[in-house]
Amino acid sequence: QADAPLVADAAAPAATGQVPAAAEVAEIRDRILEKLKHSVSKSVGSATPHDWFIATALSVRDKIVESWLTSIDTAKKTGRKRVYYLSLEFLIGRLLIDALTNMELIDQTRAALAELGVDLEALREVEPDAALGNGGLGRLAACFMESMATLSIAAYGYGIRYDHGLFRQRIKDGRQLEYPEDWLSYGNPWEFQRPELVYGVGFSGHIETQTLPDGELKQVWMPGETVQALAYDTPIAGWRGAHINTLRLWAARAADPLRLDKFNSGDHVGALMDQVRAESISKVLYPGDTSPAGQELRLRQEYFFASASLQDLVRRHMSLFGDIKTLADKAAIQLNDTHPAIAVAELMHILVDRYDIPWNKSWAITKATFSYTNHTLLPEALETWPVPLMERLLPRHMQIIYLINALHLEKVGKGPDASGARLAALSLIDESHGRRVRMGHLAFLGSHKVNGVSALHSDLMKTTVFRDLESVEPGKITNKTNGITFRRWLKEANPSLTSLLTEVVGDTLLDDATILEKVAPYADDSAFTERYAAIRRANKVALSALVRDRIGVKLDPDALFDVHIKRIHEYKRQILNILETVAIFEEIRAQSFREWIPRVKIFAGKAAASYTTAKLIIQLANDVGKVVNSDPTVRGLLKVVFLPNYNVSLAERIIPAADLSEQISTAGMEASGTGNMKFALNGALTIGTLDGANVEILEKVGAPNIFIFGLTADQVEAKRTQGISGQEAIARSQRLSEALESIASGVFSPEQPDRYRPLVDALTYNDFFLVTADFDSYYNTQRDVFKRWRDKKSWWRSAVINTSNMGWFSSDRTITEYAQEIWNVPTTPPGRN
Ligand code: F58
Repeated sequence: QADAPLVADAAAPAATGQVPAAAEVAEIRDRILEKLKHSVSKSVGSATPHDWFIATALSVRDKIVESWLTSIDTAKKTGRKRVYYLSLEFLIGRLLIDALTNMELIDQTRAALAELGVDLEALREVEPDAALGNGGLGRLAACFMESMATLSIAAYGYGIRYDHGLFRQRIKDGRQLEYPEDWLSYGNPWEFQRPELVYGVGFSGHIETQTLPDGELKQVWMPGETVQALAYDTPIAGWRGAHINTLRLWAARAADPLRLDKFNSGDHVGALMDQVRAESISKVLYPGDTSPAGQELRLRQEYFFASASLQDLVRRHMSLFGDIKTLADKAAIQLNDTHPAIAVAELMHILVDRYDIPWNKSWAITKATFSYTNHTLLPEALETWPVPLMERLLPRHMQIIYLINALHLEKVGKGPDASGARLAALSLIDESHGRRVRMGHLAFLGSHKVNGVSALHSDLMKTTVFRDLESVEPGKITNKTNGITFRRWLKEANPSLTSLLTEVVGDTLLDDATILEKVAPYADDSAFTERYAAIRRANKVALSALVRDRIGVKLDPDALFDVHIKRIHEYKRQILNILETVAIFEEIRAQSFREWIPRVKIFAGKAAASYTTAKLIIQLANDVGKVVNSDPTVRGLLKVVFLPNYNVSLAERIIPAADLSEQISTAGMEASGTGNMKFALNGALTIGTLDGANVEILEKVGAPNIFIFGLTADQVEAKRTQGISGQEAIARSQRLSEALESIASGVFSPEQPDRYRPLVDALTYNDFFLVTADFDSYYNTQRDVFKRWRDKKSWWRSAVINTSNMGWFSSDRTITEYAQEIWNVPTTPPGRN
């Protein structure tokens, strides 16, 4: 990356077109030159693109720091309540353009660099994409950090500074290969190490019972091992730079860097053992949890960051307010899924064992401080930890969990309907297959509010995973439909569209996304829709160049770009899309004389390294592409591309170029989705099921402007009780049976004809995700898409209506709801202050 050419990327988005003041440009240019010389130690003549990136990043960082220190000072002086967002994932992506945009320095910096003969867009490509997350959950945390800063909430994000983020995906012979990702290899200009902030995090050991002078017994945990947590801070600039928050990520280190005795005795490797073991905690994002060793490491990660974060925030609270009993008035801790749920037991440990606060009072403080967001109903994704592992790794926390459980079961056991089955369902310990601690239950009990991430998902939480707990504490579950930051997903990803929209609604669009609704009347203004369509076309030309460069496939920018990008998972049903692709392919071949609408199917996404079926789906998409793209009868009317190594930066390039957004999960399984919002904001029409936030997108844009198909969540549930064989649906649909047959018989894998047998067999006999049941509905709805595409006026009208109704999906709205209804903290809407 560091030696990439310094020329403008043909596929890069256009500048916003504002002419910055010459004096400001000159000042920025001089600051960049100063950084290049004194911080990077390079001359203009010898600087590589990476050197220019670092110099530019450091120059904007200086501006951010000025605002940052003020933000921290103001929060201190005013004694404000702080929000702590605990998340094992922050999928922040690249920060240069984000920082320049939010500091309102982008045009000036572009001009300053141009004076130096450097292209900002080329620097954008040099920055590694910080992939400290898997998918939607991690990206949501990043959008929330930006919105919290924008709304001047005094917030800290706490997570882990992984040496290696999500793996780099390469596609070889159609198959996914995983390579370590190395975002820190050239240094990270955004972060500040805080050597003075080091916390010891204990593991294992034993518990001693001490008798206090008043005769009370006290449990004292004597950890057998202590790992150090080192703080690294990254400033997160809100829109217009008025407020800056901190993302504090922990790195693990051994207390002693080296066992000198061992080293001196000649055991040079053994001398480093402690260090290797300790540092493995922050080595990689979510290591595979299929082996027992991998599971233990994951639990160590969870406790490591929860403990360090709580020690840090308790220290801050005590130094500012001096009384641990006021913690809940001054701190709101949000648990991003169950991964940090052990923090509930950790806070009890701190309050009861360290501050000697009585149990009931400690529990009241804990509940008032915590709240918990659930992101999935999938049973396999709801974390549980084996009791023996917990007892060995966190003996005191296990005691605390038992006590929380005993008191909870005692309370609920008094009710009239306290059957054994009900108590078993309510218990923090799942006894059904070995004894395991239910982390979702712990997060639920330890919080004052629990939220789902879309209206449908929050409703389903009440009737499925948390049905029993909800009946014990009715009203605790609330909904906070997800949102996305428009600074990144509109302005940075699609500057040309942003300029067009601000022409109409004014330049406060990014301060108050609801004003997007003023665009609605322009849906019928042909001068406007033509410009809107021209911007899409330019974005498609740019994406086509990227596709050609990366995988050598040539695309027709006038074709319909039908896009399916997200993690590869059976419930997200990429295979449904592939089946329709195969059906179309067969039809074009059979009737090549007909007038076909040129279409490009674009796929991208990573499969978990151990998820065999998902990896086979990737291979199928690639194999189908290989055959379709080279078939002479298809004549380029259908192209299928799989773009490798999907990440935030690639999403920023693909989404503004999409005509159709695929959101086709089995209803009831996608908690919300946030890609769906990014596409609709940028004017792609959605083809989707009534799942997650699609339901709310439908409400906002109206039925004529979205393509909804398939079974509803209720129908899915009913259907599953009748059986999940696909045989009947396949027998009913000739198209489906032919598509399956061609895949099964090796049309796309001639060198290994039975390669896809397992996929086809699963759909035929064991179709849990109801792909076959939804196929005809999906296929027919895709034909509606074609009809609409033919009527360009109607298509662009719908596209503009989509954009104009997306204001509600700004993460500023979501965060305002969290602030008012969960955290009880004030928000200051952004604006020129
Ligand atoms: C996602 N969850 C949901 N989990 O699937 C999606 O519907 C929702 O929009 C999004 O959260 C934000 O609420 C998700 O991304 C993970 O990546 C897990 C992380 C831990 C390991 C297992 C996957």
